[in-house]
Amino acid sequence: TTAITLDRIFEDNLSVELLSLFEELLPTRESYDRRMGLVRKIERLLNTEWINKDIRVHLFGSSVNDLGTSQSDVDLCITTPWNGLRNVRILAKMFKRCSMQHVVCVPRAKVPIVRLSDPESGLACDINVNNTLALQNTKMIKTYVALDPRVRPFIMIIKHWTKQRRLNDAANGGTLSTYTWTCMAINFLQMREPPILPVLHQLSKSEKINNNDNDENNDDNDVGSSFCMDVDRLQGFGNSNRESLGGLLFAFFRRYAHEFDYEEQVVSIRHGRYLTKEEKGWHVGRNKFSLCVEEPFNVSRNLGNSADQASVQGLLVEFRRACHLLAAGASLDLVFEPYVPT
Ligand code: 3AT
Ligand code: MG
Repeated sequence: TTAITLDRIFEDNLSVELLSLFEELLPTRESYDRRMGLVRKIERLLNTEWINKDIRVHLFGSSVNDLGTSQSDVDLCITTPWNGLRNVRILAKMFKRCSMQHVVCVPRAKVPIVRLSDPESGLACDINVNNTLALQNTKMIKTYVALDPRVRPFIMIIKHWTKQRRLNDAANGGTLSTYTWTCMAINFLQMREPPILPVLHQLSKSEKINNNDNDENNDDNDVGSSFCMDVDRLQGFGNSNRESLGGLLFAFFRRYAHEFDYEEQVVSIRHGRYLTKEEKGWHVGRNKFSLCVEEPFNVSRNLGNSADQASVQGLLVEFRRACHLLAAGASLDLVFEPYVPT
């Protein structure tokens, strides 16, 4: 560990400024209504085109996990027992006919999607079919966010920083997705002393609520994927930790700038601690030089594998920049200054 610390008075002011930044980031009521309108519109379009197929449209991601802004995209999951929509090209064709704009089909992705923009609401939208895992991890994030009043501003501010500094493009930029950043932030809060967040996957079975909508899914494949959603019981879990928002943000940057061992450690929110690359078998192959973040529902997946060795160096530069600017008492404008490529 290092001796870099924050001045006490600076930390108090920083926390006040971060709270007002957080308030600016919060989505408007109108943005929420527009999203709901789009969900109903798409559900109506689908059920008019294909009658009696029991097609439902579910919102997931930041439109419902309380970490979204008015600018966030809309993530939709279509569920239907009918196999006719398995090929997302069919969906794309239909949306083009319904005068949706910029309809793009990504059929060969890990999760095939259709991407489009709705001219009426101006919203950008990603649509998948039957990928209910994302509905589950959205519920998990939402539960964590509800457990302590610091979690929502803390993660929304980290997301804002990653967007300003262009560290939030796993698909094209070789950096990390919002979901990966969110898991890193949650793990950080689980590992404070005393902890601010519990480990929802580790709470004893009797305390868990099985969150499968469908009993058929509740087979052996599912063992260990459930997590505690009892917000009422866990409310106040982090009360004995008195750290401020500013102190936490600084400590987060310092953690990944100077303390985290990128060569050995694996971030795990499923365990609320670090695992080793060796115990995951990630000390060989492409994960050896990546940032390693375990996917809590599918533990063989490394959410950090979009960041290779060169990207990890780039991330380190950004963590150190933020950490040192805050330690030097710099303004938030500078810390969150948009990245300009040289
Ligand atoms: P933004 O506000 O849109 O940046 P988000 O949480 O909506 O934040 P994304 O739009 O990137 O993030 O992703 C939407 C959801 O998709 C979030 C999560 O439930 C799921 N998801 C994204 N990436 C993964 C992944 N690698 N593995 C599993 N689920 C994922
Ligand atoms: Mg999203």
